[in-house]
Amino acid sequence: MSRGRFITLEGGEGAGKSTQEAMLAQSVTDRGYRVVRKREPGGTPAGEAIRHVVLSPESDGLDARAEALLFAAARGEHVARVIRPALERGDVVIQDRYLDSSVAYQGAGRVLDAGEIRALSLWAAEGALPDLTVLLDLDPARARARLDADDKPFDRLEAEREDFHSRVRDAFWTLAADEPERFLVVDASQPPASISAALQARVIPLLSAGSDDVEG
Ligand code: T5A
Repeated sequence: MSRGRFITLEGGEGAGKSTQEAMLAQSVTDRGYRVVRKREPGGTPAGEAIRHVVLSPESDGLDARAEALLFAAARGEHVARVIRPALERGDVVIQDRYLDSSVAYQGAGRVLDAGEIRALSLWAAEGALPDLTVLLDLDPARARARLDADDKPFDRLEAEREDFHSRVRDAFWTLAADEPERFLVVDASQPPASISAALQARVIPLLSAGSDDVEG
């Protein structure tokens, strides 16, 4: 089965994922590839409904395991209905957040078992893993200053305390160290154009390399 490429962007709040996702999508499109731009949670009607539930301040106090199941449910729906078909068509999927966010936020942030959280997501997604995951690493205090400057209301997870976001950052580092072939770690305090150049240097060769089957 020929397949496209699955690229995810990860990191804490305000690290610049949306900014880099847009820049990368443009540069890949400019090279003639068909790009599918996605985010999680979301991407399907049911996924967007779950996004509302998990991010809304109205869900304050949501049980940590219920939260983990909701993110995994949205992911299962997204992979089955959108991501896997796009990869099978040969498209390049560039996505803001995927299962590493669950391991970092629900595993480390909520202090659930990281292995169980990863296994839950892999089960939901029938084993689909990205070809490349870009970790945009930024000190949470610096990221918070960016979000404050944006002056948008914080969602339920953004509003978590500083120690929550420090645990999330540490968990992303651990994930990147555990799978160095899948992860590209970039210092997100650099200017957007420098970060984008680093991403393109890794992604463009990946697109022209030989294709494998979808994992799982
Ligand atoms: N979540 C998600 C889980 O808990 N478990 C899961 O399994 C999943 C999938 C998603 C929330 O859900 C949680 C994690 C999140 O809390 P979201 O709305 O998708 O919520 O929020 P984020 O992904 O955190 O998106 P943000 O918009 O907060 O941050 P981004 O996308 O990282 O940052 P961006 O690009 O919007 O930039 C933020 C600001 O910084 C500026 C931008 O212009 C903008 O003003 N900026 C820079 N400034 C200086 N230098 C740079 N290099 C800059 N890059 C961007």
